[in-house]
Amino acid sequence: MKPLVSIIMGSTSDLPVMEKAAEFFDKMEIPFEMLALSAHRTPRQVEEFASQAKERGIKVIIAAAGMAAHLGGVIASLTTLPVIGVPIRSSFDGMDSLLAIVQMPPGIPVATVGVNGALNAAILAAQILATGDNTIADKMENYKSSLTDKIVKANEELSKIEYKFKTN
Ligand code: RP5
Repeated sequence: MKPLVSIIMGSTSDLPVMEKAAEFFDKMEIPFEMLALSAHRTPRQVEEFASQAKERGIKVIIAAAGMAAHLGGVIASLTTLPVIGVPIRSSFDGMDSLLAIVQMPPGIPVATVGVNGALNAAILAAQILATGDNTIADKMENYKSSLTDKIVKANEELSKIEYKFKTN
């Protein structure tokens, strides 16, 4: 299998969060790779990865990092592939990594999801892939419908709960 998505994380301490992205790709049967790369600890390897990702067939890169989170921005500066940044909550409740990832200078966007938003990063990556792949597009349609079903069921359950002043 050739990976379509790269999940890059600054450290294996980010893995408990990023597992949610991996599980989503497994569920959607989208091939992906997982690598630990650090903008600060392995800058040369980051450059090598980012400059080769496109020719290796990668379509979307998810970059997760905490603290002074420069990983996604550095990768985005070296490729035209879409980069989705996941701010990891490791200090200051994740505000430091959120701001470091979201506040990119004009010209080098990183599509930033919420703090620890690994699942949303994976969904967004799959939606990007779906624009050029009908099989993935169908799976995403089904996934979105399943979210609707969940709320329909939630309303059925709420309708069974009785309170003296509850009117529905
Ligand atoms: C970042 O620093 C990593 O992404 C991680 O979130 C944080 C702490 O890394 P470790 O000290 O746990 O390796 O580079």
